[in-house]
Amino acid sequence: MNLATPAAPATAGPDGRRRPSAARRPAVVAAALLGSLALATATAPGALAHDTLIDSSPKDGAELDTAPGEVVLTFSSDIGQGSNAIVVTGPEGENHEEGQVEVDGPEAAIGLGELPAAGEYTVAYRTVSSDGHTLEDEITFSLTEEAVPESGPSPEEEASAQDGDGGGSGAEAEESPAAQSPTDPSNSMLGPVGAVVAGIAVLALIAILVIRMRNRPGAGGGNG
Ligand SMILES: [Cu+2]
Repeated sequence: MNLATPAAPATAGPDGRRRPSAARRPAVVAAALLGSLALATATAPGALAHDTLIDSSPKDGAELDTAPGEVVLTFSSDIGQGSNAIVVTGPEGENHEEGQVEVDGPEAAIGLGELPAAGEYTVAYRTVSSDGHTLEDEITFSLTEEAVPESGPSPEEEASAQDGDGGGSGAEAEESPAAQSPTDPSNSMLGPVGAVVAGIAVLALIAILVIRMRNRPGAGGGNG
């Protein structure tokens, strides 16, 4: 607390005050050295760190036109044999993994059955790290309509969509114009392009105004 009052008079003794402040520079240097040492230790790869997932097939967030036949997870170090689990859950909430988890060094793989629906699949894994810890996390990938057989859930979806139209007539009026615009290519092209052109025009106007306002005071008040 006495360090926070630098303007204090000689009541505390001038020598006692100046010496700590002169000694502050080496202290700062020492603190910086300690800090960088700590950083280097934290970022150094070593046995202290947990293993992590470094790659996967499919990749996390991938959008696939072809359904994968298996999921392979690659970790930063070899995986322990034993209680490793990989669960692949589809957009309908069903599990699609098949067989046992196969471990090969840093890789853990699981087979997949036929993936019936487009949408997002979640790959949840729980594996044993090389340091004995359990690694537990998940990745996702998505299948496009191209990746799934067409004879899937389309009749069901149509039926539910028709039910929805009958129930909510108020929302239908609002939805129909919005639903039409994406199907019309000219509308969807003009929309963003028009917005960009308008935005550029506004920016140009602002720039011109700013330049004029800067020029005026420089030229003096009487100049017109
Ligand atoms: Cu660990």
